[in-house]
Amino acid sequence: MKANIGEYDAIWFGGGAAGRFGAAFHKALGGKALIVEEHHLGGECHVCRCAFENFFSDQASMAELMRLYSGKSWYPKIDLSHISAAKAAELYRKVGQRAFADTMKHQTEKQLGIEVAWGAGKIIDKNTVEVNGKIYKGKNLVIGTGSRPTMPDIPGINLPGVMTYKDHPEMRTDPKKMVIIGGGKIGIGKAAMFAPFNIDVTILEKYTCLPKWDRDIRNFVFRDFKRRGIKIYEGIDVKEIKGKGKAESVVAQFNGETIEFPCDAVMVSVGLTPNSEPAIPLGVKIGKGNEIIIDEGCRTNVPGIYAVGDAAGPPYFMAIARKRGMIAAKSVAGEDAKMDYSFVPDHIYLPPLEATCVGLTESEAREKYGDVVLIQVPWGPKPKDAKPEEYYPGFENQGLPVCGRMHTMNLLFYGQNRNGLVKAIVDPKSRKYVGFHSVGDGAKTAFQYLSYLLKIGWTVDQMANLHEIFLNAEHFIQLSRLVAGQKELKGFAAQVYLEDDF
Ligand code: COM
Repeated sequence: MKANIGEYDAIWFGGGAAGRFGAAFHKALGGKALIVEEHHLGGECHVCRCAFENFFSDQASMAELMRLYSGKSWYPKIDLSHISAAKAAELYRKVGQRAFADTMKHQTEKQLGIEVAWGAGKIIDKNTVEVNGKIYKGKNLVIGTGSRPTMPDIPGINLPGVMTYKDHPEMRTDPKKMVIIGGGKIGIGKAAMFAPFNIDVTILEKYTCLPKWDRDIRNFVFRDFKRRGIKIYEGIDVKEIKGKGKAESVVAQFNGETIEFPCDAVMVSVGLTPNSEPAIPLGVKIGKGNEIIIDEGCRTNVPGIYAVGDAAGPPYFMAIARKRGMIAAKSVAGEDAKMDYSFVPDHIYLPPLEATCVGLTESEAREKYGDVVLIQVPWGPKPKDAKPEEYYPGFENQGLPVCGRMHTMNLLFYGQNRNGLVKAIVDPKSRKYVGFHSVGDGAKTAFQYLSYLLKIGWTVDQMANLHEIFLNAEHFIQLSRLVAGQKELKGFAAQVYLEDDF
């Protein structure tokens, strides 16, 4: 007979972002928490998701910036013909993954004093989990088993050379031609990460790329992609991946024609599927997207069973995973806690830039509020008399730039108008902001707080009273101050659309 080990107030099944933060919060509330984890605390974050993507984006930014600056001003000519994405991935595998794993373990077990049962857990019933032959008993069970890439059911999907975000850190060779299936935030980000490494990238999207993003941000990003030679097909239906022993082409239907895209690597990024399978034998309700159905307090339909993180379905966002953990901990402790999904920011690495947004897009805002005011830079046509490209041979510029961090200032002068776009959307009647958008570098930090300001109904007048540290990455304080004196808010010469030309 196997001995029972203690009794916990909750067993957190999965030590990813949701389980780790949930268990920490649970313990802080005075509960006895156990995490069951097979691989790594922190889940996929430092293996192949947030931390890895952050690292890889930095490498891609360096490559892209070196290419842009090479031979200009004081920069020497730099030969980038032999740079290697596989080498960058190797460094992360050897150093980053291990260092992060150690840090997560140290923080969780040593600093926070949370118990972890290491090994593949088996849920026996809602109060019993077996790990390595030991039985752990819990009053509650919190399932945080994450998600996996959704794989389309097409011929060739299992050929070597077909990868997902999970395989990205495992790449051992450098592809020459990559086809990315899916133009959502993962696919678009991967395109920007691979292209600087001399990889010819084509994105095939069945519907619209980044459909939920503001039109001006999409235009900026896709115009930039075009300039970089990244090809995008929207409204294209992928039918098959072909190859003898490995992926050699992707076949798709486009405007009634069949097109074959030759390639030596395929990145599949058509969505995520929650790992809800461990919950099924417990009688927990599962939704159409394979997600565990939860209420606002992260409770499933079975009393004493909770679900957190990606396993409970979208939004798939680190902050949501961690907050679901926190809310579940409160629910376990008997508190009346509720998830709040309003004003969740979104973010994509687009080396050498990044895009971030929160709140309504311009078209959503117009639908809801009518004639909204835009506070943005750059806006409209360039001033007629500014011809900065004549100031210094070979340099291009933009009349009214966005520049925040050093590297966006560099992009302004060296980088073909690639330094960014910021845009705030305001309801002129109430003078409240309804959305913020940015593509640039360094602005994402501000969006963590902007999301709260949106929620409390922050106005242009309140923003004008803050203290900016100039130059900053998003400029919303100073731009708002320029218009806040107006009794009737008209914006900042802002009603001119940027062209739709990508
Ligand atoms: C980040 C993962 S590496 S977690 O959210 O801190 O657990």
